[in-house]
Amino acid sequence: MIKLIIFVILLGFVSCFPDNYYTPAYWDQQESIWLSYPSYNYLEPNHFQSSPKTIEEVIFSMIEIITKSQKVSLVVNTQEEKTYIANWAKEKGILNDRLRMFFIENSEIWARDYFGTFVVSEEGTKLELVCPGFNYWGYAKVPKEFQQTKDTGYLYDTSFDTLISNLDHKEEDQKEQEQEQEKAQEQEKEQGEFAFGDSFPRSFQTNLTRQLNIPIKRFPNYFTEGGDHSFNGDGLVIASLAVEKQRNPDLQLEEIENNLKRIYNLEKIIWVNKGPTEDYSTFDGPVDGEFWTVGTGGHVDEHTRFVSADTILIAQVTDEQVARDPLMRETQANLEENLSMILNQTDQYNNPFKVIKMPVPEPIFFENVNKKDFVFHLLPSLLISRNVTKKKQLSDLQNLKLFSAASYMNFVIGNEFVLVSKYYKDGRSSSFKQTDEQAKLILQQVFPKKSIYQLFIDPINAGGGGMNCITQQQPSLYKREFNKH
Ligand SMILES: *[C@@H]1O[C@H](CO)[C@@H](O)[C@H](O)[C@H]1NC(C)=O
Ligand SMILES: *[C@@H]1O[C@H](CO)[C@@H](O)[C@H](O)[C@H]1NC(C)=O
Ligand SMILES: *[C@@H]1O[C@H](CO)[C@@H](O)[C@H](O)[C@H]1NC(C)=O
Ligand SMILES: CC(=O)N[C@H]1CO[C@H](CO)[C@@H](O)[C@@H]1O
Repeated sequence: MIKLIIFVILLGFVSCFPDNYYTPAYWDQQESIWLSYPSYNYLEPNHFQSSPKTIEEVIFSMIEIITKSQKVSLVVNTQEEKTYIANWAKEKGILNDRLRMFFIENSEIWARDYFGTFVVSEEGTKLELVCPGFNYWGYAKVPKEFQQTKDTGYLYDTSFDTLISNLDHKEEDQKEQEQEQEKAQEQEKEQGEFAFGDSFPRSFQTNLTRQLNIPIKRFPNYFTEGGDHSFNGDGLVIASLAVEKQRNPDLQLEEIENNLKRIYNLEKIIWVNKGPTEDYSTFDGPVDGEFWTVGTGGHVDEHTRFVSADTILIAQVTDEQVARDPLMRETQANLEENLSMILNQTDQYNNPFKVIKMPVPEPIFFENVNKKDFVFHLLPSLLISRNVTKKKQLSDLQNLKLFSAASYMNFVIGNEFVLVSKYYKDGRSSSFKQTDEQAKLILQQVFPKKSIYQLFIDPINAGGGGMNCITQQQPSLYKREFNKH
């Protein structure tokens, strides 16, 4: 009898975590926080009136705060970078064992999205990395004649003028190329490998797991990014339907759910739909015909996140904000739809969620983006990636307005702190002061034991994300309690 009971208990346990690992919540105890040292800026420093004017400045501020209480693991490309950062750290009095540097060739700051996700064995004794396919946020469908870089789907080293002139050729035999491209992708898919752009994250992930001496599990036929997942550590994830469908257009909802469950060992997916307009994909065209985005198409870490096993924080736009700026109407509608979706779903035990609303900062734009700015060259390549883009559209990009991915939801949760963005500064509306304060109060209420730090992060927001997007937490190894309900 006892044996039978044990067997039944084991069976129940095993069916929850069939592969003996699970994906912790972001507030789970961490060994370290990973970041990548930036090798570029989306906008030149002259776009920002005050500090921080570069991504490096933001990352250095983050490292200073994080290393007060826990370790940072920093990915660097060269010995020069390493020496430079070590000197900076020494000057700042950062303890040696709090900042570890790893040589791994990489060209992206968005660690959340391309690293893969650290999972922990059921006994809490082993770390593993699970890696779904990565197709550059759905942008990696670059037509052949634009594939000028070997290892990235992007066209960093292609000048704007080259792109424009290539377009003539492109418009002529577009159909033929599309067919060719589809065929190539089919082949690659069969071989379990994506057409292009995927080699950078793959080699990165291999190198990372070798240096940490941990196993890697790949799921090359399902495409997604870490930024679209908020785990509650108890078998649930919040994900965006718009994002997961866009990345995996050939899959039905049930197949999408099964893939997510299998990859992260989950019991149920909690769905929201779209995100704020400033996070729309570039290939959707400019918001309101004018404001260009370099977005993900709806990553949940910009708007809807678990903050405990049963509580969800969700961004909401107020009616007053819409009255002041009609541009916020569509964001309001998207986020309200998400709220009603959340209120209409339950956890795996049929309990509803507690919901707390978070403010949305008013729109921030960077104007006169031009040839000197990296993002100016990035945009056409992102546009071309999915659509036949007419020359006219590209010409419209001269002196464009960039819609900043400002959000209070892209906060970083550490063991003893939360890092969140702030936006109020001289020359900006006092409404930012209000929402900055509200955001801080709400996070303090949600995480009463943690210190809340607010940072200016405009140079990162200009690239389409925030601090959560450029970090990846490595969970500590210890025995967890499962299924507390
Ligand atoms: C990781 O990449 C770095 C930089 O390219 C290289 O020096 C190192 O040998 C690689 N390590 C492993 C284990 O692949
Ligand atoms: C991209 O293509 C889709 C589908 O054909 C279309 O709806 C959309 O307007 C296009 N976007 C741009 C920017 O051309
Ligand atoms: C609420 O959930 C039910 C059952 O799952 C579904 O039929 C309905 O469409 C949902 N309503 C909304 C507003 O999402
Ligand atoms: C568009 C939409 O679904 N709006 C709903 C969002 O949720 C609120 C609160 O549940 C409803 O009042 C809206 O009608």
